[in-house]
Amino acid sequence: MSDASYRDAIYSTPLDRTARFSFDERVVACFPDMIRRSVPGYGQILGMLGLIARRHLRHGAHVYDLGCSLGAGGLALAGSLAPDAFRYTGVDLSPAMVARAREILATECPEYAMEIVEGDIRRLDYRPAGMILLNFTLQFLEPSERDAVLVALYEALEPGGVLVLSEKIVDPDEADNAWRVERYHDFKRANGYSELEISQKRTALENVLVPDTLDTHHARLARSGFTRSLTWFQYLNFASLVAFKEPGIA
Ligand code: GEK
Repeated sequence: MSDASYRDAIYSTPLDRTARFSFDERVVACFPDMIRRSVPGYGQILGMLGLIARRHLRHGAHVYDLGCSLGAGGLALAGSLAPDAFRYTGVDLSPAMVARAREILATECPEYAMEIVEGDIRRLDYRPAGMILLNFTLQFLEPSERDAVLVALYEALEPGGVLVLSEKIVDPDEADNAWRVERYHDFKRANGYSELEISQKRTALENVLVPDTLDTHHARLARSGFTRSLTWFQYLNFASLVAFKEPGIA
């Protein structure tokens, strides 16, 4: 990804207490910096996408990246697959993200078949896909809307297709959860965020980002049709899962 990104200082000065987090132009301008400093394991998760695709993606198949932000998932795939290995559709609800993602993809990988669509993943008319990336997006939907999206994704996947689902998670054990959250705040401090930034961001995300437990994710995947899912990565209160659609299922 282009490094023409500004440092995230959105919550460095006192804000209106009611200001909720939104993916506007200010967030877009510093997004690569923000997500690297706030999501433990973000780079490692992106780094595995190409390796997972090499094992599970049929040559030339279609890939969705839902809530693609600046298209980092697509750039990661382009970094490890040939231009004819896949076709990519990134989808995002934020017009500012979509505009910037289009510029980035046009500059970084013009030889790849990649498009960015402005749309809502709750209402998309899904085409068949060999791989679907849902990285740190499901957590922004209302919990009551999550099942229907997962069912639509299962139906869109080709037999043998794979879903990568990455999320902020919550631990059902209160003490374990508190330990992970405290170490997560240490992680943010170590990455240069101040106490004010950490607490304001936390307030801004309240009721906007509602995390599930890993058990809730696996149960939802099973309800949606996936016969197999596993957690392949966890770093503090962030995790990534893979879920498979059986090759024999039409
Ligand atoms: C990455 N996957 O860099 N439909 C479409 N997009 C949505 C919706 C929706 N209903 N709700 C939220 N978004 C990316 C990171 S960021 C995660 C994903 C974060 C979009 C929203 O506009 C934003 O761009 C993205 O989901 C979440 O690998 O910022 O913590």
